[in-house]
Amino acid sequence: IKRNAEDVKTTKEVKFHWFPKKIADLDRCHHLVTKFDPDLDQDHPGYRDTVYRQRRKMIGDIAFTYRYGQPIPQMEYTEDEIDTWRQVYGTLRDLYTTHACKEHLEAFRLLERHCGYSPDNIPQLEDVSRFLKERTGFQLRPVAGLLSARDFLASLAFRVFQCTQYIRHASSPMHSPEPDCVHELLGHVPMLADRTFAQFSQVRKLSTLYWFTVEYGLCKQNGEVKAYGAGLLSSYGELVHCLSDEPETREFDPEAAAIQPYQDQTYQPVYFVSESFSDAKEKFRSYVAGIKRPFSVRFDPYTCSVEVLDNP
Ligand code: HBI
Ligand code: FE
Repeated sequence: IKRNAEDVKTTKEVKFHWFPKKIADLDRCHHLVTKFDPDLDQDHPGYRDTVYRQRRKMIGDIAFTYRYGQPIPQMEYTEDEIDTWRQVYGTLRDLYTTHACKEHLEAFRLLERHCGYSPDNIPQLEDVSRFLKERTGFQLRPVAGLLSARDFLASLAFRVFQCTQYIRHASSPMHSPEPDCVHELLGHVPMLADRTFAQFSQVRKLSTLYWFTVEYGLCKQNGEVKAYGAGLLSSYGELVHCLSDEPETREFDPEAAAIQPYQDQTYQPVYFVSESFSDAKEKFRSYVAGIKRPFSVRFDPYTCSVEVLDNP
């Protein structure tokens, strides 16, 4: 039986946490996690830099006032910001040849050709969004910082990636405690341009599984292990670390990965290696199918909305 999503509460007499039912509802999904925020986290490299914090506030306000359907405002980046971008871009790009999976390399070439990816230019989110929409149906919307896992994952269910527009502090070009446009544009976007990976990202998921795949996943390619996780592809140090002898690697198993403790303070001690994205997607699917829920949902791509279904 199909029901109107709003009916779920009344007919079952149980109150469920609100969740977005249509793509425009994502305007209400912008709850940030503030633990790595430059205004509050004393270890943030920009904590003592009032100019940086002002700039962040200005860029953040663009995200907070953005509404679904509007073009994403163009950003004019400063020379300092472009300088930071240039440093990370050059360093990571060299490492990708040996350390990134082939899907990332392929998309990266296209992004350089069509989307203004270059050492001297920070790409505009509107251009990247248009490119992704054509490739895989994904689109971007601006967000002011580290989004709650709930809102972040809910957006992916609509093929929307919430993307930060600011860049990390100039004093620390190789590392950022929070996501920034380097992490999103170099780490996530190239992967979202791959069809199989995009499908994988839209599967309803748990944030721990997300952590060990989309953020820190490894995969096998031609007998070698390569990186596909955005947290690896946007960090020089960890990209080297993850393929070294130091960390432990295990075969990807959702049951195990979902309960593996993780930390976000330093490099991961354990990584999970998938056979391929299709393999990861199938394993993920069957794992998720086994989760008990009070009702299930289905995404309707024509209306970009979710229908609430009774459980069989
Ligand atoms: N927020 N802006 C932003 N970018 C991310 O990559 C991101 C996020 N919030 C949560 C998140 N990633 C995931 O790692 C999981 O916590 C779901
Ligand atoms: Fe991320």
